Amino acid sequence: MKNLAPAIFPPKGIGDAKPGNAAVLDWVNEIAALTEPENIFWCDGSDRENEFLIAESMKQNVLIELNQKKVPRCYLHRSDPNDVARVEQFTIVCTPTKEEAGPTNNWSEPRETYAKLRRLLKGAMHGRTMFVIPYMMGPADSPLTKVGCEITDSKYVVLSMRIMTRMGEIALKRLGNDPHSEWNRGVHSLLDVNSERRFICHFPQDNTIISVGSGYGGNVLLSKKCLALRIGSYLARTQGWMAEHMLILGVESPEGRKHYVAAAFPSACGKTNFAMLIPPAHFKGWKITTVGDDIAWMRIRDGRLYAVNPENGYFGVVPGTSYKSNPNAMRSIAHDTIYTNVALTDDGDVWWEGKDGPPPAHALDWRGDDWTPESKEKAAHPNSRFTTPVRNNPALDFDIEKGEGVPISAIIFGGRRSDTVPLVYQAFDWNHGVYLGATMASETTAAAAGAVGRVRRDPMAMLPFCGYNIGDYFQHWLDMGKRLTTPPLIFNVNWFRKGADGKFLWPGFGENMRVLKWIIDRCERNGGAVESPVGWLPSPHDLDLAELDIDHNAVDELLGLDHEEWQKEIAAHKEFFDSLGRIVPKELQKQREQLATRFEP
Ligand code: OXD
Ligand code: MN
Repeated sequence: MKNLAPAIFPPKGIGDAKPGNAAVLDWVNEIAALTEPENIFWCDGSDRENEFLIAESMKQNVLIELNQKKVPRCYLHRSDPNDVARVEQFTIVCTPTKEEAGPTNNWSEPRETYAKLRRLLKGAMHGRTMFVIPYMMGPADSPLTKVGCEITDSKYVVLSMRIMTRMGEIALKRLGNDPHSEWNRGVHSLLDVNSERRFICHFPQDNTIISVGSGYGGNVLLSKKCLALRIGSYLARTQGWMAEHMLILGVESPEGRKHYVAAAFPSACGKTNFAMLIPPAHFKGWKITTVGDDIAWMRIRDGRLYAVNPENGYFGVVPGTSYKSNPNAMRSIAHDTIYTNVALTDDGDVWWEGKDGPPPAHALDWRGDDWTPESKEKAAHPNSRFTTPVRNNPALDFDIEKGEGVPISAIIFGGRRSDTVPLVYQAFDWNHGVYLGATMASETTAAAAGAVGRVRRDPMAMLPFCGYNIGDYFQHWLDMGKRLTTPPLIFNVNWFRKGADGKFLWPGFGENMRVLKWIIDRCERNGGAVESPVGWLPSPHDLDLAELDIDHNAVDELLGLDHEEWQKEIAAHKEFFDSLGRIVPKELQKQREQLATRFEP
């Protein structure tokens, strides 16, 4: 087996931040006895440690230094070409019974799975360094905050976790020395990065994750999809809060009135762009601020829903990012960023499809092969990524570190749908909103391995991320609603509807402010709407379309309901619920029947 991650030997004072918690020490010793690493590196997240690891990573070709004048402190990482996206078919929820994992998750029996993983991990870190990463998800003083500890043999993982989480000292402090305190155990090994030995396994009852055979972010930065969503959603249900695949943004009016909104869109459907939106000139004085771009942890306080972003960085899709589509992201990734699987230009800069300006005459593509604009292959992988700290975002919300979180006025669901689904509409009430989320669908993207562009149901954008039975998850949403005295209003959006010519009807990006403004108007009880079978729809004059170059027919089409398309849609909802079996709560079945009735002549 080729050694993918040779050991490194730090000088004194680096790699020796051994925690005081005996439970952590015992567990690390147990994993070390199994994986037999050359040495153990205890991470503290310090600048000195980071500089050392970057230097070692460059020596071992894990990172390529970019042109430091053009993109200071930025590096390029190339993952194995067989390992460029999340692998949903190898992502497994290992609950004691199959029913607990439910019909939307791959399931395997915990004891057998532990045994199989132990066989794969036996001696897996021979000749390698085993890194121990203590990290914290959420602000230091939040009741929602969780601690995790990830063991990995990948330097790329350590460097990325330092960006994506609050890592080191701060996490150990939160954990304390009580061996019984709650913390997540995460084990990751690259093994030989072979897709036949790639498994991302979750043991919710044990608060444990084991991921082997991959080096791709979504599979190996265990804080993110694995802890913050899969294990997180399981903990959230048992502890009475919510872990959701949602961005969180702040909207401030010129008069200084502020609302926070959380939005669930499936992977690679524009959450980061929406969270960093810059309003068009017409909305002078309006300000959008980012709390989070991917994950929201929410709890009830005084009858309202409050959210924190558990993460500390953005792991965003690069292609299509430009000063036109997302200036704040471009500014964020201009420094202190790790790029994965983008193209490398001859002057040491990065390039991707959709970046501003002309393509370079020559570059190395994401695999490291020669590329010119005539090449048939893409220069950057469609799921190439940036990893950048939240602090880089010029629009970062002031309250990101607020332990109590930010109060959520509206929840938005949205998918990528070429037809059927209007630009925006509002649910009649919480339970109807839960139905909108539960029946959400989207055309698939490159964020997960598999076919792109196929419509699939993706309830609450959580299909790949709900760590337990989806029927219980729907019920948890309904139950949370009962405990909210001032629930957020719930909306559905679709930026992606196309006209007969196959072109997008809506300009998207900053212009989405117009839709957001209507949502805020509704929250302030002063936006107009008409009652329709699907919910409250804005009429064209309820949306502020001033100074927007869009024709009336396009607006009518965007807001229109095609009854034939909706008959098919309702049938697809039924088919989806039927495919889940008897686990769908009665309330949602009732919502579907009511929707069908509202379409009857
Ligand atoms: C992500 C995803 O990386 O959803 O955020 O795939
Ligand atoms: Mn995501």
